[in-house]
Amino acid sequence: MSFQKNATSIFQTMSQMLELTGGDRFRVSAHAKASRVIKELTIDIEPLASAGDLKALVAIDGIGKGTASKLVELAQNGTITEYEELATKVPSGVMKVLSIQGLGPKSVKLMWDEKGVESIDDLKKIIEDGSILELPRMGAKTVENISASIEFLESSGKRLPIGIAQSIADRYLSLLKDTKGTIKVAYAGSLRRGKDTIGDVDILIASDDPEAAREAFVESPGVTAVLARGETKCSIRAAIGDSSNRWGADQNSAVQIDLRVVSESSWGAALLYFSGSKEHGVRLRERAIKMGMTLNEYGLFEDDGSDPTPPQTRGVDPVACETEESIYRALKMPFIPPTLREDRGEMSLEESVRVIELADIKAELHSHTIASDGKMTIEESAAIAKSRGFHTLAVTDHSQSSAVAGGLKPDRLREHILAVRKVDQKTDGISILAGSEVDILVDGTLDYDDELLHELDVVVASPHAGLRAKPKQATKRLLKAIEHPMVHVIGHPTGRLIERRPGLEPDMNELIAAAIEHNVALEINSHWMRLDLRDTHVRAAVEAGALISINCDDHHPSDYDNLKFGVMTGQRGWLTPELCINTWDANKLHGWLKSKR
Ligand code: DGT
Ligand code: CA
Ligand code: CA
Ligand code: ZN
Repeated sequence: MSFQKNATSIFQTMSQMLELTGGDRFRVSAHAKASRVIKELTIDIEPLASAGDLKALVAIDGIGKGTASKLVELAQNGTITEYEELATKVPSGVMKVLSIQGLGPKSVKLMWDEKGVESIDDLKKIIEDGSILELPRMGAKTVENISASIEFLESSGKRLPIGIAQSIADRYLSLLKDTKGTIKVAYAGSLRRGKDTIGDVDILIASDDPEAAREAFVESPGVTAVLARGETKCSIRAAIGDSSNRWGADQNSAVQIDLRVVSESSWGAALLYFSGSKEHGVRLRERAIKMGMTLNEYGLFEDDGSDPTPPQTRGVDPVACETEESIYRALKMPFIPPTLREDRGEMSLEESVRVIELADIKAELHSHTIASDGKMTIEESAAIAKSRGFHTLAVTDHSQSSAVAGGLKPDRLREHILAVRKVDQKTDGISILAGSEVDILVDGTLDYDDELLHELDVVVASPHAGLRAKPKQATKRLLKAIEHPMVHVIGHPTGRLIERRPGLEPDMNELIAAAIEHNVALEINSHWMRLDLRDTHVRAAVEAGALISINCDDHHPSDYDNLKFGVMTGQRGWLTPELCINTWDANKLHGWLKSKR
C-alpha cells in the first residue's frame, strides 16, 4: 500500500476509534478532515515525511502541525504511537461492526458499552435473542435494516465501478418511467456526481401513484432482497446479472438501490439533497443558516431555526424548492453541476465554471481494431466515430511488446499505416489518422524506434507491464516518455484497474510539469474500469494548465458509450474545453499533432 493510502486509512480509523472511546469531538473531526485532505493530495508526501520536513508538510493546505508530526512518525516508524494506543482500546471486531452500513460510531459504542458487542457474531446474537431492542433508539425496523446490512456486507461489500452501476440504474429508470403515475424520475447520489465507484444507487421519483412505483420497484425481476419498504423510502438488493461485460465483473455480486418517493413540488430540494455529496450538502446548509434560512430535502425556508419543528411541518412557504437552480440562486451562488459537488472549492465560486461537456468532444485519439485486440475494422470504427459527429479518429493499435494484445511488429505496423491511409482516402466526413498505442517499456523507452514513430500521425504512449513499480521508478519511467519528442499523449498514465489493481503511483505534479514543458497531453481513459487519470489528478493538471486528452480506448463498438464517464471525470477535475485537445477543431488539432513531426 502506498504511504498516502496508508495514511488516509490510519487517520480515518483514528477518528472512528476516538469517537468509539468517547474522545473529544474536535479531535474526532480533526482526524477525519486530515484523512480527507491526505486522500486528495496529488503530490507524493512520503519523501517530505521521511525527511522529517515539518515545515514543508505544514505548508500544504489543510495539514496542521499535529497531522504533520504524525505523518513524519508514520513514515519514519511505520506507525503512529497514538494509533497503536487507540488500537489496544478498540477490539478489531468492533471496527468490523462499524463497517456495517447504517451503523454509526454512536450506536456501535452503545452496543459495545451496554451489551458487550465486540464482533459481528456478538451483534447477530443480540439480534437473535432480541436484547438489542433494549438499547435506546433501536426499534424493530432499525434492527431489520441492520440484519439486512450484515447479510449484504457478508455477501459483497465492494463498491461498484460506475459503468456497472450506471447500466443497472438505467434499467430501473426505464422501468419506473413506464410505471403508472410517474411524473419524474432521476438518479441522484454518487452516480449523478460521476464518481468512479458507487456504494449504492439512489433513485428519486415523483408520482401520482406512489404505491404503483413502490410495487414496480420491489417486485421487479432481479430483486434478491427487499431491505426496506416504507412510504418514502424503499431499498432493494438487485443482482448484477448480465449487465457486466467482458471485463468480468463478479456475476454473483449485487447492488443496493434506494428509491425515494418525493413530491413534485419539492423535486429540486430533494434532488439537491440526495445528490450529495454529504459534504457539499453540509456546506450548503451552513450557508443557508448564515443567511437566516433553513435548507433541507423539502426546500429552502425563511427560518431562523429557533423553532424545533421543521419549517415545512409548520406550513412555512419555501423560498425555493422546485428546481436546484432556484435554490442555488436563492443562496446567491452560481449553479454548481453535480460533478463539482464535493466540497473541493466549489462553494467559493463567484460565477459558474464552464466545464467540459460530452458534446464538446470532436475526436477520438485512442482506438483499437482487429489488427491488434479490437473487434472492429478500421471502417466500422470510423463509421461510429463519424456518427458521433467526430471530425477525427486515430487508429492506435498495440505495439510489439504487448504480445497478448496482438501488438504489431514493425513491418505489420507499416502495412497497417497504409491500410489506414487507404480507408481515410475513401471515407468522407472524417479524418482517419494512423497512430499507435506504443508501450512505455519498464525503462521508459518506447516500443518502436524513432524512424517508425515519425511515420505515425499520433503516438499514444502507455504503460502496460511492470505496474507494481515503486513510485520513484514510475515517475522516472513516465517522465522519460513525456520527454520523448514524438509522443503526443500519455495513455492511462497509472495503469490502475478500479477495485482490481492499484497501478503506478508516480509523482503526479512532476509529470504534469513535464507534460506542460514538453507539450504532451495526459489522457483520461474513459473506460469505467480505468478512469485514469482520476478526478484528483485531472484537477491538479488543470490547475497547472496541462493539456488533457479524453479517449475511449475503443476495442468494441459499445466502448464509444464510455465517453460520458471520461467527460464526468474531467468535470470532476474542473476541466475546461480549451485544455482538452479532443474539443479542438480539426485544423488546430492536426496542426498540433504535426508540430511533433
Ligand atoms: P455512495 O453511495 O457511497 O457511492 O455515495 P453517495 O454520495 O451516493 O451517498 P449515499 O448513497 O449514502 O447518500 C446519497 C446522498 O444522500 C448523499 O450524497 C447525501 C445524502 N445523504 C445521505 N445520508 C446523509 C446524511 O447522513 N447526512 C446528509 N447531510 N446527507 C446525507
Ligand atoms: Ca449512493
Ligand atoms: Ca443510498
Ligand atoms: Zn492501453
